Amino acid sequence: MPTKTPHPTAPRPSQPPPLREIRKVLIANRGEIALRVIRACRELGLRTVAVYSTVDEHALHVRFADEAVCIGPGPSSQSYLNIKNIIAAAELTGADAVHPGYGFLSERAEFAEIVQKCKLTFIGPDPVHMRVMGDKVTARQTMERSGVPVLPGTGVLTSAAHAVAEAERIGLPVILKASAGGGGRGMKIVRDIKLLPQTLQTAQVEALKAFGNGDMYIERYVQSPRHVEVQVVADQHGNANHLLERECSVQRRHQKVLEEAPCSVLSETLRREMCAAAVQAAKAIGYHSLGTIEFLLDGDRFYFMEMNTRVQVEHCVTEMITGVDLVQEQIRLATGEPLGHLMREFRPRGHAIECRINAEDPIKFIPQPGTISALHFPGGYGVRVDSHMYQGITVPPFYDSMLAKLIVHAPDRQQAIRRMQRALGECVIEGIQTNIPLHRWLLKQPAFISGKYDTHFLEASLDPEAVRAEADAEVQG
Ligand code: MV4
Repeated sequence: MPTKTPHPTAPRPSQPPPLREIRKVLIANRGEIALRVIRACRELGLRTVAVYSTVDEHALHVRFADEAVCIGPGPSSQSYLNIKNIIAAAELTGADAVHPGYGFLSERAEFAEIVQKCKLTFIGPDPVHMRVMGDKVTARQTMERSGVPVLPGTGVLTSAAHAVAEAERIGLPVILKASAGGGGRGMKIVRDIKLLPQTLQTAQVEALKAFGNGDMYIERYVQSPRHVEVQVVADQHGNANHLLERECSVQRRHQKVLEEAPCSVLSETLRREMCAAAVQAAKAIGYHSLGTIEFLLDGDRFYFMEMNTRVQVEHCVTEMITGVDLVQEQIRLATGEPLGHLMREFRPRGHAIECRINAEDPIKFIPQPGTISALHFPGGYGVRVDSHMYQGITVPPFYDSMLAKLIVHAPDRQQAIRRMQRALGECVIEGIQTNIPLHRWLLKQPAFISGKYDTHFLEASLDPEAVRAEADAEVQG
C-alpha cells in the first residue's frame, strides 16, 4: 500500500505537506452516513473500519468497509454511543483516524478529546470549538462580540425578576431557550409577561432533567422566520470560506423533511452578507473543519441561531450546486492540509432538492420498523440516492427512521421540483410505510412551488386527507 494517495484536487507540491498522515479511518456511525464516509475514504485511497451493533450485523456499512468490529447490542447507549468499545475497535484494527458522521457522538467534545488523547485524528473540529458552540449562551455572546448579527437577548438568567426585566426591555413575545439545548430542544415561547416566571421555572426543571444543566436565556421571538444555513469550511492555517447556503424551513417538530440549495428568496446582496457573516463567525473562533452556521431569516434581516460542528444530513444539496465532495474535503482538512481550491468564490450551479425518506406512517408520523420486501430506487439524469437500504433488510427500532435521501439537481428550481416529482414516482419501498406520500403532496403545494414558505408552513398546512390520497394513488400506480 502506498502511504498516501493524493486527493485529485489536492494542492500541488508548492503547498506545505500534510501535518498528519491518515491511512485507515474508523467510522463511528451507521446507516447512510457511514456509507457516505466509506465512499469518500475509498476514493481517497484510505482503508476503512466499520463498527456495528448486533442488530446491524447485516448492514451495508459492515459489508462496504474493509474491516468491521461489533461494539455492542442494539440500543445506542451500548453500541454507537459506547466510547470505550469504539476506541477499543480503533486500537484493535490500527485505525489512525475517527469519523463521527452526524448524530451519535458527533458533537460530544469529550469524545473528540478521548480520540485525540489516544493519538487518533478526529475528523472534525477542535473539541474547544465543539464546547463553545455546544453552549448556546457562550455561542451567542461569542458571535455578538465578533460582529455577527444576533437577536436582542440575554446571558444566563439569574432569577425570575431578572427574566421579567429583560423580557420587558426586549419586548414580547420572547423565546426561552436552554443554554445546553439546541436543534429546537428546550425552548418555550412567552407571549404574556405574567406567565414568564412559571414558564421559566418549568423550563429550568426540564432542561436540568434533559441536559443536566438548567441554564436558560431569552431572545426576542421571531414569529415567522425561515431557517437558512451557510456551509463553511476552514483549515488549520487560519483560512475560512463558505460554500453558499441551504434552505431548511420545511420541517416538522424540528425534524427537517426537505432541504434545498440555494435559498430561492435570497437576493445576491443578502446572500453575500449572510455568507460573509458565516465566514466571520468561523474565523472569530479560529474554527477548522466543516461547519454550518444556522441563521433565522426574517424578511431581509438575518440572525445567528446556532453553529453545527459536524457534517449534516443535508450536506448533499451543497455538493450538487458546488461540485465539491464535502466529506473528502473534511477528511483532507483533518490532516492539516490548507483550503487550497476551496478558497475560490462559489456561485450556485443550478438548484438541488433533498427529500428525507423515513420509515414512518405518513399521516401519524409514527416510526415503522420492519422488513423491506421490495425496493426500487429512482435513477436517471440529475438523481442521486444516498441510502443503506436493500431488499430484505430489517429496519431495527433503535435508531433514526431515515431510510434514504433522494437528491435531485437541475438547472433551476422549477425543473428540480419536476425532477423530484418524477424521481418520487419511480420509488418503490414495500413492506414498511414511508413518508413518500407526504413528499408527493408537499411538492404540489402552491406555497412550496412559489418558494414563499417559512418554518411553520408544513405544520400549518398539513392535510391528512390529501396525504392519504397520495398514499392511495401510489398503491394503484
Ligand atoms: C428561534 C425562533 C424564533 N425566534 N429563536 C428552533 C431550532 C433552534 N435552532 C432555534 N429555533 C428557533 N429559534 C428566536 N429568537 C424560532 C425557532 C424555530 C425554528 C427554527 C428553525 C427551523 C424550524 C423552527 C421551528 C420552530 C421554531
